[in-house]
Amino acid sequence: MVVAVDRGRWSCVLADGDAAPDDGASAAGDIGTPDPADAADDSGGIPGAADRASNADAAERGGLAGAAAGPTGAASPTGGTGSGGNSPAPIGFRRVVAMRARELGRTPIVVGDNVDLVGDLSGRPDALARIVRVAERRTVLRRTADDTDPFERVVVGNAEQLFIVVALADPPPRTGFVERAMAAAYAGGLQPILCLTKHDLAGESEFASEFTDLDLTIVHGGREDPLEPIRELLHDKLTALLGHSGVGKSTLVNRLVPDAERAVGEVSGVGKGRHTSTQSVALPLPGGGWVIDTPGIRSFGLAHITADDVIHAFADLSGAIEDCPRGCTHLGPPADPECALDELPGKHRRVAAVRLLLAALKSNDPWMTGG
Ligand SMILES: Nc1nc2c(ncn2[C@@H]2O[C@H](COP(=O)(O)OP(=O)(O)OP(=O)(O)O)[C@@H](O)[C@H]2O)c(=O)[nH]1
Ligand SMILES: [Mg+2]
Ligand SMILES: [Zn+2]
Repeated sequence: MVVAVDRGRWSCVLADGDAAPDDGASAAGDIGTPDPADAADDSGGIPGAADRASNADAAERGGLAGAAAGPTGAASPTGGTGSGGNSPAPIGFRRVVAMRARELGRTPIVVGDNVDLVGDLSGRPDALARIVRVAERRTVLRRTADDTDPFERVVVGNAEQLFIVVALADPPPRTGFVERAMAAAYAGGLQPILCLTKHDLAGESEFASEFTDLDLTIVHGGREDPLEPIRELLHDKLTALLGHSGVGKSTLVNRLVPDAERAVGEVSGVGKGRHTSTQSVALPLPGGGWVIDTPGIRSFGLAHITADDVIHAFADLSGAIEDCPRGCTHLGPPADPECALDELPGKHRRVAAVRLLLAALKSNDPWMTGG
């Protein structure tokens, strides 16, 4: 798994020895061949090529399986900026720094991706491997620069959960941000969870009540909140933290991962964070599972997401929209007077809550675009 990216170098972790992690969901068998003699433009990474491996001993094959199949250790790339985190790989795993093989062109490779590696997998400080294949992503968190930008960017691959981290004050909470993050999570196959921080500075008020009808799980993740409920939610899962700068993402990660040593910043006088974290980094949780600390976001464009993408995440609603007229945006009257969601018995509150997400798709909060 890719745990950090820095200047064209990807830090990956893979299992030492034969034992592949017990994550059967990904293409562990679809492994490239460690073969330094094989140029990047050749067959590295093609299934079956392992048969003619020159140096793929059993241990390294096991390691490759780990790279493909399992979240393992975390590390920063060598020669990085220092902001990528510097914790060692956990026992039983090693980290390997890799470059992107030429045949991949500009294929995006992001934190959380499972990749096939070839080349020097020793994990020695000067070793450099090549990424020859990116496994199909099970989930994908995407954004665009703004709502009109056709160019979408993958933020994190394969995360099962999205922790939407929101401070109750300093910076002030924005429901629009939560709605947009939820829409992105649902569209990408992630389970959103709302994580509130800085309860010591402000009460919850009615901020979270809007999300009740969406069955959104809400936890407190501030400096003084107990960690146990969060640990339970994160256990054995790959979870990305997303939120504005200064809400306390790195502060939480440092509590969860004792040797993470993520830098934390101050919040400026105007109530905005200082963008302390500049890269996404995956860190191993002591009890199993991974947490990805991401940089505070300025903008979260959703140009790539449609209303249908969001509604399909709600099993009880998704069937109904097949009866909608063509081009229905499911917002209901007056925009969509014949939307089939209005015909669903007993779903009025739920439909109204989902429509808030749909409305947020169309109205980017100025906080997000103003930098
Ligand atoms: N009062 C209070 N302050 C907190 C809490 N959690 C975090 N902070 C403070 O908020 C500031 C910003 O925290 P960070 O962890 O750097 O925030 P971040 O979300 O990682 O910010 P970026 O890396 O810029 O995206 C730090 O000064 C923290 O000590 C909390 O629960 N209560
Ligand atoms: Mg941070
Ligand atoms: Zn409709």
